Amino acid sequence: MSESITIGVKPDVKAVTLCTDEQYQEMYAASVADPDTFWGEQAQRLDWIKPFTKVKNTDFGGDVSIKWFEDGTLNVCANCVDRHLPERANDVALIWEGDEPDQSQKVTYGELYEKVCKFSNVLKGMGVKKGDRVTIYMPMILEAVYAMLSCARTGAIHSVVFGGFSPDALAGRIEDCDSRFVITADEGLRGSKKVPLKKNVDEAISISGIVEKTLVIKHTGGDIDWAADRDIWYHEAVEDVSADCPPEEMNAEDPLFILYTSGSTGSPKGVLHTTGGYLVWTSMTHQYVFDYKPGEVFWCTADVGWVTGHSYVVYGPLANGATSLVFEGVPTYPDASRFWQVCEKHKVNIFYTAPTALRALMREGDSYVKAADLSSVRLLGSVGEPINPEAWLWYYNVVGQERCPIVDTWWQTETGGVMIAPLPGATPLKPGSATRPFFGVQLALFDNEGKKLEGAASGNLAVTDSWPGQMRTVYGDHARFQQTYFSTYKNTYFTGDGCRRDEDGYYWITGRVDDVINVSGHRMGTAEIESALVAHEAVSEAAVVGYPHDVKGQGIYAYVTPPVGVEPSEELRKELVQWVRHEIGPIATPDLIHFTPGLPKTRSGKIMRRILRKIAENEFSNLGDTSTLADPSIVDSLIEKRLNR
Ligand code: 6R9
Repeated sequence: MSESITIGVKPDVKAVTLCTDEQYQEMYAASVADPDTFWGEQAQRLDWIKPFTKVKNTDFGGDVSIKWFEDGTLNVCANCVDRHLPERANDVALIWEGDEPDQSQKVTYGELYEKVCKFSNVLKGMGVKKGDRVTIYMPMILEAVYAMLSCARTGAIHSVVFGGFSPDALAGRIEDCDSRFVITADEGLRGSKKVPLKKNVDEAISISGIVEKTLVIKHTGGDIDWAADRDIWYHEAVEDVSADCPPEEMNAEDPLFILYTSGSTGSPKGVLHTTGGYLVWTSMTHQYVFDYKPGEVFWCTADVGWVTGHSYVVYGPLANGATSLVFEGVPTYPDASRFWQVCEKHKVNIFYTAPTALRALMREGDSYVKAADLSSVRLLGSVGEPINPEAWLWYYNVVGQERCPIVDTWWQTETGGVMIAPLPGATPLKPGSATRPFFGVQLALFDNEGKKLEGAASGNLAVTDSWPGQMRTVYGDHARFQQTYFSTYKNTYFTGDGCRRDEDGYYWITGRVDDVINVSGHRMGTAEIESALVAHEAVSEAAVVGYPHDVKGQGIYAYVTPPVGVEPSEELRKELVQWVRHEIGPIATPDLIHFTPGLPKTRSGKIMRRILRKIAENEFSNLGDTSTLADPSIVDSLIEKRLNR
C-alpha cells in the first residue's frame, strides 16, 4: 500500500456539519489533556439512572484495572429503546431485509419497545437472571437484535456466536462462559442456502452438556429435532407474557456482553465489554465518524456475530435513535447488484462494509452498481482489514460517484468501537489510510526492541491510555488479559497490528504482526487451524500461515506433515479441508494444503514461521538467516513444491 497515489477527492465532498478540522484538533487536545472533564461531558449523551461522580479510574500497570463512570447506573436497552419513545415512537428503528429480495420488514421504536419487553419476559420465564450468560446463535433476523437488547434489559450477559461456526466451536464458547441458555432459530438462510442452526445447537449441547434451556425462533419452518424438556418455541412462549418489563438498573461496570475472538495463541478469548463506557463509545463514534443525522438510514452490513455488528448494527445506531438496516443475505445473491438494490430500495444514506466484499463485487464489473439509483447514499465506510487503493478508488468513484467521503475505520473487538478514522469533512482523506485517532485515543508506535518511535515511522501500534469503549478483561481469565495486551510494552495496550505514521501524522495500518490472519475480514488464529488439523489422524504436524489473496485479503496456507506410512493424496487433501470446516467452520477453510515430509525448525525444535510465510507469499529470494535450521535442505524442497505461484 502506498500513500503516493493522490486522487482528486473533490473539495466539495463534505458530508459534514459536526466538525471542522480545527474543531477536531481542539476537541482532540481537550480529550487527552483532561479526560475526566471531556468524558464526563460526553457521557451526558446517555440517560443515567444514578449519575456518576467519578469518570476515569484506569491503570495499565500491575494487574491492569479499567473502570469508567464506576458509580453511575443505567440500562443499555432503555438507552437504545425506551428513551426514544417520547420523540420517536413512530420512527423506524430497524429495517429488515431478508435473504430473498421480496422480503423486508420495518419496526418502529414503539414496536421495538413492545417486542423487547415481551422477549425479556420470555427470558425471565426461562429462568434467565441478571449476570447469567446467554449464548445467541442466530441468523441475521430481527429476533437476534431483540435477543441482544433483551439480555441488556434484564441484566443478562450475551455471548453471540457467529452462525457460521461449527457445533464444536459453539460448544467451546458455551462451556467457556458456562452458559446455561441458548437462543437460536430453526434454520438460517444465506444466498438461498440453509444453515442448520438448531441442529448445530443440538450437537453442541451433546458435547458440552451444561445447557438447560434453548429458545428457538421459527424462521424457515424447516424440520428440526425437539427435546421437550429443554426446547422452547419463541412464538408459543411469547403468547403468554406481558408487554411490560422494567429495565434492570445496572452499574456502569456491570458486564454487557462477551464476544469470542481469536488471538495468536490458545483458544479464542472471551472479550468482555461493560455497560456505560461501551455505550458512550459506540454512540459517540457512530455519530461523529459517520456524521449521523436524525432521520437517516444507516446500513452496516456486518453480521451481529462480529463486533462490528454489535457496535454498528445494534448499540451505536439505536443509542442514537437511528434507523439501522439488518441484512440477512449475502452481497452476491440473487446477483452482484444486491447491496446496491437494497440501498436504492431502502434509501440508505450511510453504507458501511468490508473491503473483501468490495473486492468481490468490483470483479463483477461496474454495471451492477450503475443499474441502481444510489442518490440517497452520501457517506461510505470501510472496516475489518486494510483497504487496498484499487478497492478504495472503486468504492469512491463507482459506488460513491465521486461525491461520498469514505471513512476507513480501524478498530478491534477489544476496542469496542472505532479508534482511528477520518471525521467526514474535517479530515482530508488519503486513500488507504484510516487517518487520525478519534477523541481520547492516544496512539504510539514501538519498534521490536520496545523503543517508542517519534514522528514519521513504522512500527507496532499501541495505545498508551484507556478510552471508555475498551474491553475490561478476558472473561474468567484476567491474567490472560494482562499477558496478552499489556506485557509487550510497559503500561501500554498493544494492538497486534503493524502501522506506519506519515509526516502529516496519518496512520496506515499494515496488518497483523502476530500469528493472527485476516481472511475476508474475519480474524483467525493460525494456532486454532493448526490444532484442528493435528486432531486428524493423518496429520502429525501442521503449520498455518496467511498469504496474499485477491479477494479475501489473506488466504489460508497450511503446511501438513503426515505420519510415516501415510501417503499424501488428493483425497486426503479434500478430507482435511472438510475436517477443518467441520472442526471450526467454513470461514477457516484452508485454501492451499502443502504436504511436506518435514517443517523448517531451529535446533531447539521451533518452527521457523518467518520462512514458511515467505514461501507462501512466493517471496523466497530473501529468506534471511537460515543457518540456525536443523535441516536447511527442507527449505529448498518447500520452495520447489510451493503452491502459490
Ligand atoms: C472491527 C474489527 C481487528 C483487526 C485489527 C486489524 C484489522 C480492522 C481495519 C483493519 C486495517 C482497517 N482491521 N479494521 N486493518 N484497516 N480499517 O474488524 O474487529 O474482527 O477484532 O479485527 O482487523 O488487523 O487488529 P476484529
